[in-house]
Amino acid sequence: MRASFSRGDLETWSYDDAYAAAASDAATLFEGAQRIVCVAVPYRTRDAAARGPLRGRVSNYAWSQDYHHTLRAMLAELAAMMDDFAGASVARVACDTAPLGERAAAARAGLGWIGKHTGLIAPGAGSYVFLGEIVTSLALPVDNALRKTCGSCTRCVTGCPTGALRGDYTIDATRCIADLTQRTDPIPRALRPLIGDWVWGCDICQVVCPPNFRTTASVSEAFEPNDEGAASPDLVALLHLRSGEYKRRYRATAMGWRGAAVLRRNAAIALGNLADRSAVPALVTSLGVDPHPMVRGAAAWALGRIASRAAIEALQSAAGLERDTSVRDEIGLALAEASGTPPAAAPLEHL
Ligand code: B12
Repeated sequence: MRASFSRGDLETWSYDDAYAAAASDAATLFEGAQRIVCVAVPYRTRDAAARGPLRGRVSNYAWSQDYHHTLRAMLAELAAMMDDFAGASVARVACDTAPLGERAAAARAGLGWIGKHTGLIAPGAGSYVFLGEIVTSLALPVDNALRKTCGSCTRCVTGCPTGALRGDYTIDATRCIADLTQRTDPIPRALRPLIGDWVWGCDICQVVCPPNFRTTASVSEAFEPNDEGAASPDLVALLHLRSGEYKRRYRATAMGWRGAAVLRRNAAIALGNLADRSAVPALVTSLGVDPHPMVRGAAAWALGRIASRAAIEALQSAAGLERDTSVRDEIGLALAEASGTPPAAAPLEHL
């Protein structure tokens, strides 16, 4: 974990040595901790993709109610049984709630092996499993780690569009589409075209992973998709998502913690990547009226990618009206790229 942090792999997260130390010591979660009982819960469901033009893609883990709540409720039941058995408070639950190397713990508990995509792969269930833990002061018998690896398979490494996976079981998370779609600052320009139509998370490294070809279905109704379009939201509707609708539709899902502007920004990037001219009017509206500069900037980028006459005219007129310097920069770059002239000196970060 420390090596990964010092390489900058998790730079978009505020992880440091202190986090790594806490995440490797269950006693920081529960004084007197002796063991971690690890749980892997299969969540893969039927595909919930609706058909139609201008649709984005959401990762399977976010189609349903937020898994953190579901897992915590499951774990709490188990922890209560342990407390009853011991006649004392001997268990504390965790699921992505406190510093804890959940994959490392699960691998050591023998639940599966860590794949080259860095996900824990559980035999039979694959990597579509959520991890949860019960930290306990009971000195339960210890399981052994599996002796299994991905061998020579590199499908996730070659399948990852952004080159985030190195093939040595490490990831540069700053390039991972799951990370990019969660960023609250502008997504680096060079990576935007590689995101394709993903608007939240990404499953490519799991879809191409052979142990996932035949896997156990989800074990709980709670992981069922919220609606038929949960996997493929309408991009124009998402581009215009306001905070009321965001709260109603997404707050209780795993997409509900970064705010509506992040989803609008992601919709603009996806529309730019689909490069369908029918999206121009919606993007022009966004460029003109979206209250968030990051979203207006992404709309400008998308219009530059589409580069139709209407898109270029809208960029030109917005250039004279826009007051935010970051958006003006985006408009300038979009116009330069649309006309095939690379900008002389890029005012924005270029990866
Ligand atoms: C930050 C984070 C992210 C970041 C960074 C991911 C990453 N690979 O580090 C981003 C936003 C990119 C992300 C994406 C996703 N995430 Co996430 N994420 C986390 C979080 C909060 C922390 C992970 C972390 O500490 N990373 C730092 C690295 C260094 O540690 P690590 O990956 O946990 O473990 C490594 C080391 O411990 C080391 N290691 C230690 N011991 C050993 C032993 C052996 C033998 C080996 C080889 C290695 C090894 O290698 C491990 C693998 O890299 C965890 C929850 C948690 N608290 O653990 C969820 C978690 C890892 N995420 C999860 C999920 C579901 C996802 C996504 C599938 C969601 C999606 N579809 O978009 C993707 C998968 C992307 C990918 N290929 O990793 C699940 C993973 C379940 C699983 N089967 O492994 C977790 C455990 C949440 C949960 N409770 O279920 N995530």
